Order: sequence, then structure tokens, then C-alpha cells
Amino acid sequence: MPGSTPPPGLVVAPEVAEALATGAPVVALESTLISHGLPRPYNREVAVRIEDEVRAAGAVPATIAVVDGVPRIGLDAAALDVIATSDAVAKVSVRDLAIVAARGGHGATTVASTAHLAARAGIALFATGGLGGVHRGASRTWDESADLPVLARTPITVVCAGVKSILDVAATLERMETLGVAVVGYGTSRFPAFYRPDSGFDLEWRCDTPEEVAAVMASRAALGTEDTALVVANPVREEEALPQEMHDRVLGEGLDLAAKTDVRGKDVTPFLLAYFHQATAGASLEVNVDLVLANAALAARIAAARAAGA
Ligand code: PSU
Ligand code: MN
Repeated sequence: MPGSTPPPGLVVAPEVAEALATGAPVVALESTLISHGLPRPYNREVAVRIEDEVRAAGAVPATIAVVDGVPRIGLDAAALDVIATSDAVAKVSVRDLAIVAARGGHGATTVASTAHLAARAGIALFATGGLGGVHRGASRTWDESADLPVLARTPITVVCAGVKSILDVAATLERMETLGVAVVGYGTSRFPAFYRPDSGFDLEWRCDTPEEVAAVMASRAALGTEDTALVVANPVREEEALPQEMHDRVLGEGLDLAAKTDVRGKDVTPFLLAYFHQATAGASLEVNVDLVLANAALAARIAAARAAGA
């Protein structure tokens, strides 16, 4: 919001504060994908490439994380170093934020906590890889990402490549419907599945240009429905996606291994992503990076269209 001051407790990088004050386009970026989703030392380089992608598409990047107990909106090089390389960085969802802040700790923010902090700072657009959702076997384990209930109560537009195919996609779509989280396909009428462009499930709504998404955002504000997230599901390009056969095989192996090794709680998603990276000899890593870069660029183009009053 032009001219607004961020609430106390957050430190907003000067470049981001300036952009917010003047109504220039800003895109929030999460940090769990850097600390827990990508292998070191490559993760540090990718974090910078994501920010560069946002800039190239005409917006100011604001990577969000907690460093020395301070939630930061926009990271300098030293803060990015901590998030990308320190073993003391916790994966922080909304419920953990205040605890890590009070202890002066470091935290990488998930989709949930990034959305929360971005909205608090007055940022409307956020880009990530894939949302968390309902895990397979959730009727037994109760494992549903906190991303979903938080998106249900947070005024943000999130650009992502759908939800990770490691999840129960059908159940995740049902939960988004129940929670009132809006979903539009970007250039597609099928819900994407992170490593693959098509989860096999139809979407009711699609947008084909940044201007169309910006118009939906404006309409949400006019109708008072902007307090619940809008998900813009941007499929990975088929030529960049993981081949279907490789995807299905590695997913099956990874799920078996996760069940056997009794991984649980917030370790499940990082475990499965790491398994993919290792079992595909880096092919899934390349897909993951490609889709995050594409989402960052699209979020920036939507932010720019919105700032231009489209
Ligand atoms: N997208 C990626 N890599 C990731 C994530 C998203 O390309 O690591 C992270 C996000 O931070 C998301 C989290 O919030 O995975 C979901 O974790 P969980 O299932 O424990 O809620
Ligand atoms: Mn979980």
C-alpha cells in the first residue's frame, strides 16, 4: 500500500520499503526452499538467481527470513549467507515465528509464514515453487501442511507450480475449496503438480495474462474477498518437466522409503525433495529451479501489471 509504514517487529530492506512507499511492484520470496529444499552450496546461487529473475521482470524482490530473531523483508548478502549455509536455521511456519524471534534464532520461512509476513509488510504478490498440502495417507497421519489454513486467512496472491506431486493432490484441492482459497490456472485448465505440468485434475478458472490476474486481484479488493489467498497455478513447461516415467518411479520409491524410515512432521517434505534430487541425479533439482524461476518472473509481471493499474 503506497505510503504505509510496516508494523513494528519487521525489518524491511531499504529498497523494498522504498518500492512499497511509492507503489512500485514488489514480489515476496520464501526461504525454506533455499535452506531445506535445495542442496548446498547450489542453493545460495539459486537464491540470487530467483531475485534476479524478479528484477528482470520489473519488480523488487523481497526474500523473507528470520535472522538473529528479526523477521526480515528483503535480505542482504550476509543474511542470505546465513539462510543458505547455517545449520542453525529452523524451518519456520507461522506458529514458530514468535518462538524463533523471542530466542534470537534463525528461521527460514515456509509458504505459510512468508505469506503471513509479506501481507503484514503490505506485499500483495508472493512466488514459490510448490505449496504444501494434504499428504498421502493423511487420513491416518493427519499430515496436512499449515500452508493451507494460513492461506485461508491471509490476504496474498501466491504464484506456484501447483502442489508437489508427493502429496494427495485430490484431497488438497478439496481442502482448498473448503477453506475458500481461490485457484486459477495460468495458461492452463489443469491443476499442475510441481515436477509435472498436469496433476490430472481440472481447474474451473484460468487466466492467460498478468493483466487478467491483476484484474482478479482488484476485483477481490472491491468485493472484500481479498483476505483469503488467491493461488495462481503456473505449470512447469513440458520440455522442462521431469519425464513422467522417471517421476512416477522415483515418487513410488521415495514414498516407500519415507514410510520405512518413519520420517514425520516437518521433515517429510524436505526428505522427499532430497530423495528426488538424489534418485534422479539432479534432474528433479533442475526442474525445481526452473519452475521457481518461472514463478518469480510471472509474479513480477503480475505485480507490474497491478502497479500499472491494469
Ligand atoms: N517449494 C519448493 N521447495 C520447497 C517448498 C516449496 O520448490 O522446499 C517448501 C515451502 O516452504 C512449503 C513447504 O511451505 O515446502 C511445505 O512444507 P510442509 O509440507 O512441511 O508444510
Ligand atoms: Mn506436514
